[in-house]
Amino acid sequence: MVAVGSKCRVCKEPAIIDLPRHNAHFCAEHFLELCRRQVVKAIEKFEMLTKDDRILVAVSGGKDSLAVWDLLIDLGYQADGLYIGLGIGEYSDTSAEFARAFAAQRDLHLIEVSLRDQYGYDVPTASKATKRVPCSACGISKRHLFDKAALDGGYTVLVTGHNLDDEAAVLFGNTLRWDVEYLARQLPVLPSRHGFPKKVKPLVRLTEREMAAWCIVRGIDYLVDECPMAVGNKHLAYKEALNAIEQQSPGSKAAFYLNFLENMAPLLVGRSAAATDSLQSCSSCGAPTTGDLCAFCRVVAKASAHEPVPVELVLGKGRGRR
Ligand code: Q46
Ligand code: ZN
Ligand code: ZN
Repeated sequence: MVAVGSKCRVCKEPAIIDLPRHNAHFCAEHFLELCRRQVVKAIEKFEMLTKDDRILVAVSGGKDSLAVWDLLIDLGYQADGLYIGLGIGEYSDTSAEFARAFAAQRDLHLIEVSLRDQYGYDVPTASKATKRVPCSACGISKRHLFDKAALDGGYTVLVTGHNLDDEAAVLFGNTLRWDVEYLARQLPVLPSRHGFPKKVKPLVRLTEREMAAWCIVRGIDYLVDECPMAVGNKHLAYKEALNAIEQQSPGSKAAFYLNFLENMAPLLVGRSAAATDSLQSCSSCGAPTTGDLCAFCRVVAKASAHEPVPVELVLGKGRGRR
């Protein structure tokens, strides 16, 4: 991760990581401090959280969600975790083990929801039954269950582990299409509205690589493998394109995303239909929706009536837009 002999910018002790976008090297202690500072900066700038909030962290068992949970606890917030069993074969089985082990080792509360046990389907089956790409069926399920768990549990805010690379990649895709509707919604804070909980992304100032390093330094075991359904999707291609640019010009990725938030996002306020849509309650589950039945209940109806589909049958079909 770092050239032999490199010294920490702060204390001049041997460095463990180089961060070209900061044009500096850091020892373990000062690297952790930098991560904490970046999270605090994001939280304060966007008024994401207060110490009185009851926080629910959406946990996948990967590095980002475990790191954000760890960071929030470390910074003195009270936060429980929510793990959703998506039924994506071995990937889901292993990711659940990492999430449970993390919570158990730190005596944290982890809520678990299983699509198969509680709703009678899994993501591969939902994909096939609804003729959607897996990530679209998965996204509808996750969003609904995140909202429901947060509201049912009396949590005031839902946290996700989206990092700078994720957000920059989504921004890149939305910009390539000049999708104003999506661009207007791409903010690190969505206020609570129409029965949706407040949602925040405290890791938007930190990269994937930094979150992997956070986990290694803090001794957090996480699932390294990507979801098999993600293989070949556009989101990964956008990340690679941005990484190539970043390599040539360190700092570009952060500037692309963070300057969007600073300079462009304010110009797009009010351009998202979701901000003005009149929503009604789903006739089946009561969740806010534009139609009679919400997207989740439509997925449940089709997928739970379908015979289970093995994960191999729907591998690598790519994800939908966020
Ligand atoms: S879990 Fe679900 Fe992701 Fe897997 S199926 Fe797609 S959306 S890639 S973050
Ligand atoms: Zn140091
Ligand atoms: Zn519904």
